[in-house]
Amino acid sequence: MSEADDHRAFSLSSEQVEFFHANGYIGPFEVYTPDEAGALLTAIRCQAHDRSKAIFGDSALNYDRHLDIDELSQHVLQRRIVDRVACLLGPDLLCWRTEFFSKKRGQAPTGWHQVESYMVGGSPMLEVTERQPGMPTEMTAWTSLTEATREMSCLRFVRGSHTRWYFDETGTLTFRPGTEHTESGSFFGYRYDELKLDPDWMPDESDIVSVETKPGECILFTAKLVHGSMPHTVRKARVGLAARYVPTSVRVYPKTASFTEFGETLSTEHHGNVLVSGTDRFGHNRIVEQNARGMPFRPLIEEAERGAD
Ligand SMILES: O=C(O)CCC(=O)C(=O)O
Ligand SMILES: [Fe+2]
Repeated sequence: MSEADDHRAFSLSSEQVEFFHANGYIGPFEVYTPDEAGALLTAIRCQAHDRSKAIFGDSALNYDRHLDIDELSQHVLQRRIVDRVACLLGPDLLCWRTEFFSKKRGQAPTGWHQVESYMVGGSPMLEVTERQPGMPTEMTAWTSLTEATREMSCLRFVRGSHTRWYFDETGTLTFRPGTEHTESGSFFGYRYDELKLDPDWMPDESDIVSVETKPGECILFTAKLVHGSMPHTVRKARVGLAARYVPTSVRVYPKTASFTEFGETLSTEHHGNVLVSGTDRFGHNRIVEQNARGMPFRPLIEEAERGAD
């Protein structure tokens, strides 16, 4: 175990790392108690409407609120998440994005999809500059802020599908506004089906795993794993919070001053990455030292590390 690993209070066991490599996901594991998750959701709901410091302004996508909501700044630094991600991606880590995934009654399941560079029909948002065979190059930590049962659009994975491509993420996708929540198989208005390498491919039922989560539980997965969700059939809403991490060797938004997704074009001018662990020996990316309200990240990291001892 290296010196850096000694600080990791929430490491994955070698069996868990092995499980991840075989299946493409690991979890769920507890990050918050259900009460803490409820309090976090309330705090986010109280602040989310104030977009005055949000880096993407009034964008309906509402990305990256960890850069202006203090509780979310703390969330992306959670040792219970970061330590485990470090076991899969190495110790030098950036958080480059957060996203909310909310579902209400009657909303369609999230269609199967598979990405690595987050092209979404445009230019890549992530560029891998160093690749180690068999190692993932990005990781999503999807935290359930509410319950996510089979009736409440829990996540589904096609286990082991991260080892090859079933979709061509470099292909063109057409955004169909109005179908975001209604069309089964839609990915929030895109039809990933259009990108299938074999148009007849359907996952084998025996390979599909539905992973239910309690409020506060988190699942780690590589987005290269074919993933989606169950339909949402009950009255209570489901809210998932995805925090996305890359090793510092990955270039974020390479050569792009803006990106177009889900019918919106967003400028990356105010985007920054948070160095959540380790050091950046590459210098590929803009790293922000504090959030848009002036809360510095470094003391939070140190506090989290101390708290983990
Ligand atoms: O929450 C969902 O339904 C989808 C989440 C997802 O696709 C992601 O986090 O990449
Ligand atoms: Fe996804």
